[in-house]
Amino acid sequence: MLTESPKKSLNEEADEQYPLKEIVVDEIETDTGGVPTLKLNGFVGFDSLPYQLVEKCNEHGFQFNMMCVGETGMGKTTLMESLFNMKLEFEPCNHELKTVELRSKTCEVSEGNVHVKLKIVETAGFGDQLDKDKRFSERPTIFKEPSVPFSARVIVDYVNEQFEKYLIEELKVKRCLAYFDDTRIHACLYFISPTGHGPLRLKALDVVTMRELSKRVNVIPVIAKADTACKDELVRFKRKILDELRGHNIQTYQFPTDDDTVRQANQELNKLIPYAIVGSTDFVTKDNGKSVRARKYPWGIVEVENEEHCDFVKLREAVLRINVDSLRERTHNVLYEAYRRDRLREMKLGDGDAGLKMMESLQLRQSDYKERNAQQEKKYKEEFVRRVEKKEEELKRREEMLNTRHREVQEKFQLDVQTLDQQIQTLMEEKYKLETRTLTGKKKDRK
Ligand SMILES: Nc1nc2c(ncn2[C@@H]2O[C@H](COP(=O)(O)OP(=O)(O)O)[C@@H](O)[C@H]2O)c(=O)[nH]1
Ligand SMILES: [Mg+2]
Repeated sequence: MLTESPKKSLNEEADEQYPLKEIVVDEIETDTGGVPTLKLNGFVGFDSLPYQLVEKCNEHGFQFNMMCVGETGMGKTTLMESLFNMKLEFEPCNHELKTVELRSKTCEVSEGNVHVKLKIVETAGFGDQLDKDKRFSERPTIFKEPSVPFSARVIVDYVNEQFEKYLIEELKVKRCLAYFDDTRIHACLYFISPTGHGPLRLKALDVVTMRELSKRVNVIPVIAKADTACKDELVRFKRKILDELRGHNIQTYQFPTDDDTVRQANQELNKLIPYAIVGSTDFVTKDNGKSVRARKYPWGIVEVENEEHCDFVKLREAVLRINVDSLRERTHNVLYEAYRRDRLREMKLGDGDAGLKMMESLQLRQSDYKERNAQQEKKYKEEFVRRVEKKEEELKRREEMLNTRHREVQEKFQLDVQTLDQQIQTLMEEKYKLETRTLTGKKKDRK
């Protein structure tokens, strides 16, 4: 008869597998910090640390935020729908939009045990009208760089605002970064028109926007609607874009090659930048019965996921399959760090400014602020007094003018009355003379 062996505890199992010997120090090295490195001869359990981390991360979920920048109708929404294999109900945008806006959609996606909170942001009304920049250049934006067109400033502002929200949370006394809705943009796809501007050149707006954005976000340039250009043209255009980016010293994102596991793949993926992409929301059934995402033309079909037809698969591999974490990491460690440094310097905080030093700094900032406020108030008061005095002077001058005019009118009136009196007097005298003459004439006649 089989008897069930009593259930062993995990500890007992581990002890059996790795009989606990005395921890023997095999080797003692003294590293630069003077801390010895010990080699254990028995199982301790540290090796489960990566699994604990994976479990924790999976449980907590991930956040990935992507932004698409490009003209209306360039295929931004279609590409996102193709990349994530789902319908995004973005409000359609027309070319008549009077300003540049950023529209976003947030959703949760799951693959296996991994849950990702995905935020997709796309520009609406960007680069549509030539006069839009002029018309709105007067509107204030946070990003103060007057030489940068308004449309570009709105987008950089958006990226900075997400950093600012994170910084505010980070500086709170009671902060909760683990559950903070982190909206910092991890990847920005910049859509370049397949025809370029003039003979396969980048538009000035594209150059400036990419230059400013690449200082704050991981910019990945893509040639939109690649099915509308022929292969040779695309090869030349890619080369031209890279030359222009280099010429303007614009550093778009390069997939990292410092990690052995992804070095080769990323080296190949970097060579394809800017990716020539095609997107589609339609599926076509091929002769072999397979349904593929494609664009249908009278002469045939362009398959989105066919590497012979476009770089879509490579883009998906680069951004979503191999480098999501590298994009998130660079956003936090390099781009946000630079933003944070700039902002703390603006606040006049230096390295090691904590505790008393921080209080000093804050007091300094406060008194600086008060001083600036007092100066501003003084300036406003002086301006007010100056304006009141000016107004008073003007009123006085007007009053004097009115008085003079009044005096003149009165004098004229007096003069007129005098003239009329004299005229009446003269007329009365003439009348009297006439009457006397008539009477004497009549008396003479009667005689
Ligand atoms: N030829 C071609 N047309 C595309 C491509 N992607 C999108 N379109 C079409 O371009 C139009 C605008 O697409 P949409 O994604 O709404 O552009 P968005 O304004 O940039 O979001 C639609 O009619 C799409 O079918 C593409 O890769 N090639
Ligand atoms: Mg759209």
